Amino acid sequence: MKSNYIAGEWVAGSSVRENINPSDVSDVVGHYAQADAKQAQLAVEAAVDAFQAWSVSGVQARSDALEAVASEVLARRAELGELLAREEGKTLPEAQAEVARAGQIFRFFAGEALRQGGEKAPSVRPGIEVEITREPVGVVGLITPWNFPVAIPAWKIAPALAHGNCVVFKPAELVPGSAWALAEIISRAGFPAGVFNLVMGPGSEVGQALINHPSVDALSFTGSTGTGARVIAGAAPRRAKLQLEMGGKNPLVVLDDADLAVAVECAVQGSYYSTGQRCTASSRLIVQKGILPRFVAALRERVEALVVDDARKPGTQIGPVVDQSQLDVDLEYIAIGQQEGARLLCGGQRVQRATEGFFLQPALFVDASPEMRIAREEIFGPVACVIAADDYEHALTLANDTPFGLTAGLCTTSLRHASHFKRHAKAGMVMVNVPTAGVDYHVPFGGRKASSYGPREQGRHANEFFTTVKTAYTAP
Ligand code: UN1
Repeated sequence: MKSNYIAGEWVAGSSVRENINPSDVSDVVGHYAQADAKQAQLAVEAAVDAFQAWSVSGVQARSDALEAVASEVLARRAELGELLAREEGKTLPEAQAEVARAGQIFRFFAGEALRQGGEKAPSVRPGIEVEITREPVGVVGLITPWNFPVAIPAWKIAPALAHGNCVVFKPAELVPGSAWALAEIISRAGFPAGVFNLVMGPGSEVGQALINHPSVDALSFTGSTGTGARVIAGAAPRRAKLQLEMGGKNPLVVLDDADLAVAVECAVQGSYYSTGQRCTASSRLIVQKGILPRFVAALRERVEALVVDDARKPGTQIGPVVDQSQLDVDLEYIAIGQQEGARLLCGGQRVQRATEGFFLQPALFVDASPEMRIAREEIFGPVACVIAADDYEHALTLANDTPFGLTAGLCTTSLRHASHFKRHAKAGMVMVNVPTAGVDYHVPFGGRKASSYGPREQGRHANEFFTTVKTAYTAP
């Protein structure tokens, strides 16, 4: 059984959870301790105690410890990727790339720990010096989703530690394996006891304990819009600092002048890879009428040929859906799309493979209209719909007609349209001739509207959330 990690000790939980392989439900990946609210509180107390020394620790020590994590994660990429694919269901190449990304993130923040700096400003009063510096926020609660079991924890944990905060990390219940493996590496990397704590368990109890605890100074959350609203409701009144990454309903606009092969590749990768289980997935394909018949024919051919199978089997392109309840949601939306009058061009059925798993044939809808639920609500599965657009302006209006604002994609060979779209897409990230999903690890990540709340994640901009600004006046 894999335990929780609190105050530098491995401790059993109050119950145990089985971790199931979604490609083969008879395969138990492992048994994981479940913490309760009391243990979450102990972890917060340990972090509070450790903060006193860690917040003023030397940057070399922080950098060295982060680099130790980076090197081990990268060296164990194959093994950790295998575990990730086994417990979450993304394909082995996707899982190994995710593990590599996590390692690179730790390496980036090993460097960031050394790149702390401040500003000096002239005072408006003679004889006074002004300095502007950044200090750690305090104890941060990190609540992460199941779809990126190692990269999202990495991009919250690494900047938190680099900037001198103490961490209580609560991973998604469905994927404790990758989280535990990462925590085990961190436990040996040289951080003092209490600086990093792992509490596995249900969001309703362990997550809620972090949301409510008055000593958790900041909460960084990635997950559903509904849970995000609970984090705001619980933690904003006590003035915790918040960083939330939630849903998306990202458009990929394909103009008549697009390179057809590029557009089809962007749609296939963005809509269906990682089984469509990415908040950055392109689930609305907004296609100009001149290219629409050719685009739909070419896309259909690609989608029908996608290999849906065991995540770890060589040649698999689309792994299983993560679990039964997400599969039920996907199938329900596929039924809703048909009831609403969209045409299901291909896919959308559950399929059987050698083992019992949650396999779903990727679904492509055409003749969708912007007010349909499949065009407005996040599904989080391998389901995309094509919406026709008259011209560029119409396509841009459709792209922005959504409560979300995470990514927005455009396929075009027109510099004029590309420049205009980058300026006018109401999203935190814009992709031109590249898929809407799959981002770099060293630049800011985040969205607008219902997708995000609070400062950006990743890259140098992560310091906006993980530090607080101090302005000091001195009369020497
Ligand atoms: C990516 O597209 O590379 O939960 C990352 C998600 C996002 C991460 C997407 N927060 O899907």
